[in-house]
Amino acid sequence: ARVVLATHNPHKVEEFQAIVAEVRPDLEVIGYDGPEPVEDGVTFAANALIKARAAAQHTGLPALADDSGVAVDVLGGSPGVFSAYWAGHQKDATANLELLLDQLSDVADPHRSAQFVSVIALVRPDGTEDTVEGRWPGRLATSPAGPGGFGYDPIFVPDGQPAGDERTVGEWTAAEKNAQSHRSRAFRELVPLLVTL
Ligand code: ITT
Repeated sequence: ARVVLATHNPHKVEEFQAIVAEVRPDLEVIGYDGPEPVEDGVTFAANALIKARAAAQHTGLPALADDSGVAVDVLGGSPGVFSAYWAGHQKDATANLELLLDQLSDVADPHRSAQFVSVIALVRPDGTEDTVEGRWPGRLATSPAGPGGFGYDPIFVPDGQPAGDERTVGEWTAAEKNAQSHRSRAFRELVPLLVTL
């Protein structure tokens, strides 16, 4: 089966390619560079559907889209769907994470808990739609570390690591991230829904 991946984020493309190769190697994932729709939904699911619908309409193929972000408990789930633009109108990952660290400067553990969230939408040519969600719990470090990943990875320390492993995802390898991430958890939820493609 073939699907179009409706994202303009090259990091997401790379991660999806690796996750699909691991979990559903027979699935052919095609890039998409069509017009970017306005993401004015207030939920991850709404925005994922907006992106997947646009790509499905434009290509006539089944389309996948990811809408994702970091939800900080003490901020009531913010930045959430606003993660890409947290510090302003430009997508500036460094400014975003610096602002978030500033907002949490008075917050100590265990109140720095947060989750990465990924919602993947699947829109089929017949118009049927599904969404799945993956969550990755962790906490925010007090300063960025590591060259890897993208977005908030340099300040996110996932739960459940071996004692003493305080690395941020920015310090993880791509393979380590893809084995555990919100995006790979969401994709694993999606696999049973791909048999109908
Ligand atoms: P597309 O809409 O084209 O897919 P985008 O980067 O704008 O690309 P989103 O609107 O879903 O995607 O915004 C997601 C933001 O959430 C992203 O820019 C990061 O700031 C953050 N984010 C999502 N997944 C992440 C991850 O795996 N690691 C770090 N930050 C992540």
